[in-house]
Amino acid sequence: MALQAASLLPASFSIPKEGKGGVSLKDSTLFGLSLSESLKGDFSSSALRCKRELRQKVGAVRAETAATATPAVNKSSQDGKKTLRKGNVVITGASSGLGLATAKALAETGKWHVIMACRDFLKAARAAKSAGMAKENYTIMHLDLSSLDSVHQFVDNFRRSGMPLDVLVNNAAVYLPTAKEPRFTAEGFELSVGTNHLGHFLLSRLLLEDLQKSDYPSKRLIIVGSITGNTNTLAGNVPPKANLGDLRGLAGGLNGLNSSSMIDGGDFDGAKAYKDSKVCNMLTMQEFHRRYHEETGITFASLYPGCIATTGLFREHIPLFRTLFPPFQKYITKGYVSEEESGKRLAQVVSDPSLTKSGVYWSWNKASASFENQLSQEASDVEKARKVWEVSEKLVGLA
Ligand code: LMG
Ligand code: NDP
Ligand code: PMR
Repeated sequence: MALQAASLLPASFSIPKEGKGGVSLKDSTLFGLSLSESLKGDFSSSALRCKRELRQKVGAVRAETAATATPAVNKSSQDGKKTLRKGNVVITGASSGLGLATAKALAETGKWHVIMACRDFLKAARAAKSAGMAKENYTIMHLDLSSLDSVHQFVDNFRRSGMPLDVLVNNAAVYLPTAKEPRFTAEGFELSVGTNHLGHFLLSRLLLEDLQKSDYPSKRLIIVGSITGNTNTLAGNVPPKANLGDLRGLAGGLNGLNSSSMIDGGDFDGAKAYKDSKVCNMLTMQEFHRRYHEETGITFASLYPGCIATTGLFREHIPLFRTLFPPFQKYITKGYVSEEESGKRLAQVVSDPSLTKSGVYWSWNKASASFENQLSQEASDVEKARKVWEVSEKLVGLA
């Protein structure tokens, strides 16, 4: 029956095998109907709107069922020992680079079920396979952060899976350093800020509710930042420098028509747009911390994982840069880290019991030990963080 229901779901959606981190479709009932029955009814209906509403209801009911049916900490009746269930972590952009390395590091512990939230389902499937990840340790779900509809759909799909959410990692990003003209998301926002910041902002705001419902002992929301957005470092001073200005472009919707495509209202510059998006990421983490940490107990964190000079992030850069950048970082700046090492670092921020402090921007020293790093003045500006939050919630339709 579980199989039958699953086959009615979109191709981009998969459900973990029963008893392995997920909850069986057979287990759940909705208003006295079995879930698979209600899904069948749902799909035979022609009204799309109804379908979405029902999905949301199913999601809500199932999320609660899952959270109560599988308590995070279980006491064995035999020896009285406490055991922790597998944690569920959503990682955006887990099909390559840092996201994939983190997914692999967490999956290998056997303590985590990774939900790989990716725009290219097949690429993610191949990546997980070639990374040697065991099937029962991950689920791939479709998410295209350059479309707010897709973000909503991902949240619906995730809720329907019945898995509790314990940690969310906002990792995906695009970097367009050679673009002469801006490109745009489905809603018409400049692509780098639209994907890296606005898509993640909506995703995080929506999933906050799910994180709150989880009974996992350490719930975390992580947003990947970077040194290049921080002008208190040498790397952050390589032109073009990040600068959000007075946010006039962001307030105008970054559409390049009646407003600038850049947050500060200036002319389009792809490298700057990326660095600006990272500043937004780091400001958003801190604003989440100020608004929600005390009330929810969720740990909010950001990080600079090191310079992972070999990832797909540089795919749009000129070939000469892609050849010289890794040796430059390895032998001259010494800021280079391998994908594997960076994955271990982010995995620590997800699960290390010593990294539970909220509101922190983590970095690692030469001996690969974590420390609380200082953000630049702009990336720690409280007033700017509040403004970015308020403007962003209007743009993504939350206010
Ligand atoms: C822009 O150019 C592009 O225009 C843009 O499209 C985008 O790609 C963007 O950031 C991405 O880059 C940046 C350009 C300008 O940098 C270069 O690529 C120039 C490379 C030239 C190399 C110079 C010699 C270095 C010797 C290395 C030897 C070989 C290895 C080469 C590897 C190349 C890969 C990078 O950059 C410049 O304007 C040049 C100089 C920039 C130096 C900036 C340093 C500023 C320092 C300011 C100090 C501030 C103090 C801060 C406090 C720190 C405290 C710790
Ligand atoms: P990669 O390009 O290897 O990974 C980026 C991931 O984001 C890919 O999985 C990509 O998917 C995904 N992605 C891009 N656009 C979308 C979208 N619209 N919807 C969903 N997913 C999307 O780069 P990195 O691993 O280097 O980057 C990961 C994070 O690390 C970023 O936040 C970056 O800013 C940060 N970072 C990287 C540093 C580095 O030196 N590399 C340094 C500091 C921070 P697909 O595979 O389909 O392209
Ligand atoms: Mg940088 C300690 C010095 C240091 C570090 C840690 C980085 C990280 N970079 C450093 C120095 C320099 N870089 C210097 C001196 C230069 C001028 C030669 C330089 C140049 C440079 C370029 C052109 N660096 C770059 C670029 C990019 O296109 C990358 C970028 O800005 O992407 C937004 C980049 C990076 N340098 C880094 C890191 C981590 C990046 C890339 C990724 C990121 O921030 O997400």
